[in-house]
Amino acid sequence: MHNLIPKPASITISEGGFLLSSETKIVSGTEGAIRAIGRLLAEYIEQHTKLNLAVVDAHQNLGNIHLILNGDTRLGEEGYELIVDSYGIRIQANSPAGLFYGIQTLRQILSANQSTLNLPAVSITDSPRFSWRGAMLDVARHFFCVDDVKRYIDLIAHYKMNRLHLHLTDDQGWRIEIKSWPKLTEVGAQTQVNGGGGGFYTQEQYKEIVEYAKSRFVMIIPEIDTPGHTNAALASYPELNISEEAPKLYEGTEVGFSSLGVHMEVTYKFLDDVVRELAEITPAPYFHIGGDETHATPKEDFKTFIERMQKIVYANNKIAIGWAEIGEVALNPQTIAQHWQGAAYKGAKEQGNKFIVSPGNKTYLDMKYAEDTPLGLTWAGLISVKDSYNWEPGSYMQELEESDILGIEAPLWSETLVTMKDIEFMAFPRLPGLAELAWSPKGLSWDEYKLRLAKHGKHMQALDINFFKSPDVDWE
Ligand code: TNX
Repeated sequence: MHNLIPKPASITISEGGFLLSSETKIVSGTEGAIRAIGRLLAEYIEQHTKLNLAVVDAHQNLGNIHLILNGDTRLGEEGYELIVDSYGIRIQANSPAGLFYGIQTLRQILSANQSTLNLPAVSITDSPRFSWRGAMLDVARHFFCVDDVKRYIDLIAHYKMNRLHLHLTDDQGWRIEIKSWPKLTEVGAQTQVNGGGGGFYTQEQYKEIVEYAKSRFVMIIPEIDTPGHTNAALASYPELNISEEAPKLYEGTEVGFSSLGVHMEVTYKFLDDVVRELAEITPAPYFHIGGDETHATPKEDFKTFIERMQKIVYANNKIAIGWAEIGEVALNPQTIAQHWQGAAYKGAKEQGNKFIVSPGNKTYLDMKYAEDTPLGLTWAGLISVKDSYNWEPGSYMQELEESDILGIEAPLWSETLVTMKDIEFMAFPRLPGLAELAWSPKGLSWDEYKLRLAKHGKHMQALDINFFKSPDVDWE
């Protein structure tokens, strides 16, 4: 019970408990979404206890696991209540998302008790601090297949994160099929950092990812990085270049050398098509336009460009998100700035826009843990497990109030990451700590967390996560 991450808002342990048996049933009602959550819970229970429980519509007997939509709005759209007592287990919420988070907590309780099916009596009441609890995956520097993305979705959702931002395009590769510009993938998807191919998602595969994410209450936010980080697009279509000559495809890791032509109408025709096609298959109300490291775009041109790019996004009924450099430009009041480094965020603050915070020296999962970490980069510093946890998102950034912040996001850039095992090694165990900062009430302490994380190691093992056994923690 002392292994729960993110830490629930309130938890009361009492005497006694409930014994799971092969007779226990999961009572989920007939409604589609809750039924699916019931089946997911049956899978978790089978994985952790080997019991194969029936999922049923209604059941009078005691001794069951009940998933209940109770219409109680006090815990908001994502909160839940979880009660284990001698009569059984009840998870109650006002929404399917809340029930989903309840079964994630139950899953951690199960693996805390691996040797026995006896669950301790407990009453948990829980709801999130921030509405935006995100992870970002760079599928451009190295490409990751649909199954890898699904596994990442499962893992982040388990820690109650609800956004996956996909960095779909960069200098080294274009990863999403755009039917009206087919060479983006015929040419621009064929490379990645240091060679080895590349790849892309067809629109059908992208929809499959979006659907899968939805079943885990995760929203997919697509990013098309502009006007820099565009070598793969420029290499695919000569006419997008000011020189009208296509550069070579690129497999290095330098940044800041490419730019779309700001004074060419074809650029906006191109972006109109890309945003329209991708917006059509993206149910999320957001569209990320990038805007970082535009060293190859003159400053004035950057403003002209971002203003037009924002208009394209809003014309497609999406809310624009951009890396905080866009704060130098007149922003639509709805546009969200994503802070990652430096003081550029102040422009967006002055304009009164909202933020997602991803400070590089705290949330960048691609930074090495220590000098000798075999993977990762170091430009934002070494980030130990302790460092990544030990900060307060509501007041970390000078001049930002908690009310300016929608939440936090943990980016994972993939210059040095090739396999799913690599992803897991860099994300775990830092990602659970960042998820806790986004979910749990303020006032957390590293000294308490590190004891919980030590116990939580077994659970990550049960989930077969390739995590870094950080020396910051006395693993049990
Ligand atoms: C900076 S963060 C970048 C990315 C790199 C990353 C590596 C940001 C908006 N830009 O292009 O992949 O550093 O850590």
